Amino acid sequence: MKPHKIWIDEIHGGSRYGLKGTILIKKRSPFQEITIMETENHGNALMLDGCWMTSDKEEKYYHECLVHPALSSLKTASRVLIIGGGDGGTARECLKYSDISLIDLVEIDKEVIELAKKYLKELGQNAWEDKRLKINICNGLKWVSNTQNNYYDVVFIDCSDPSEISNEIYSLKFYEECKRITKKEGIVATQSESPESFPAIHIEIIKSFKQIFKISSTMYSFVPFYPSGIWSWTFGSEDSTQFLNPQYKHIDSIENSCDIWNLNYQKGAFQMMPNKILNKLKKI
Ligand code: SPD
Repeated sequence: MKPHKIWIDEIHGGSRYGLKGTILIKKRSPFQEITIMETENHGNALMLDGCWMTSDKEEKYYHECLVHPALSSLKTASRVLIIGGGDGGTARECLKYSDISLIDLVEIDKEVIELAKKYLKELGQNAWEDKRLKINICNGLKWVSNTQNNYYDVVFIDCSDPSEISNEIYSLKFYEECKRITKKEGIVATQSESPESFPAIHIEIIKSFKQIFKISSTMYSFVPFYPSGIWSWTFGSEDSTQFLNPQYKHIDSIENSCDIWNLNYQKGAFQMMPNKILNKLKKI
């Protein structure tokens, strides 16, 4: 008998963002409801508490834009922290940089990692077997609070949308801690939600980065199945190159390995702040 296909929608602000397919797993972890669906057109897709997180087909729009603007703008990076990122996509992109010796992946929900290894193999690929990747099941704020100053070259915040379990990592206090544990010439990079479907939190993140870091910039691109499609990533540093001047020596091979990101794509994406967001930021 053919598996029964259904629609699953993320419902946001009176709109529905739906994928059709069959459910592979739906369960409640101690932290959240986890659903993984084998979809008709997007490969396998992960939903947490009713919000789409990633899909085989579209994950590169998201993970390449989070990782490469930061890592390509440093000559070298050795230690990296990923807060969240339990699907493995961010770690996979970081591991393309040969100087990296340690990736601490700090995920609060171990069931997300276990299910991603089983059902989202395209995302983590071989990253899970790489000795440089250390998995730490821990609360993100607790991890950064217990880390010494200037320890990481790059901190990536690869979290889910604001919710009961993620709210404390959408805070000024958390971003300040991230800055403290990042080297002076390093970078803090975060997904910064959508200017269209989450404008308040989007502006709040940009404001916080501007308040904390000497240099900060936001880039815009698409993650087609997220609410409204348009998405953003924000980068902060005390001393860097505005993320527009690539420094990494093997940049060509990184470009060639990507499906979405390249230096021109990034250059345009950093110039795409919608006027309505620019105007709101001017008033603050
Ligand atoms: N609305 C979706 C926001 C998701 C951001 N994080 C996705 C995690 C992918 N590693």
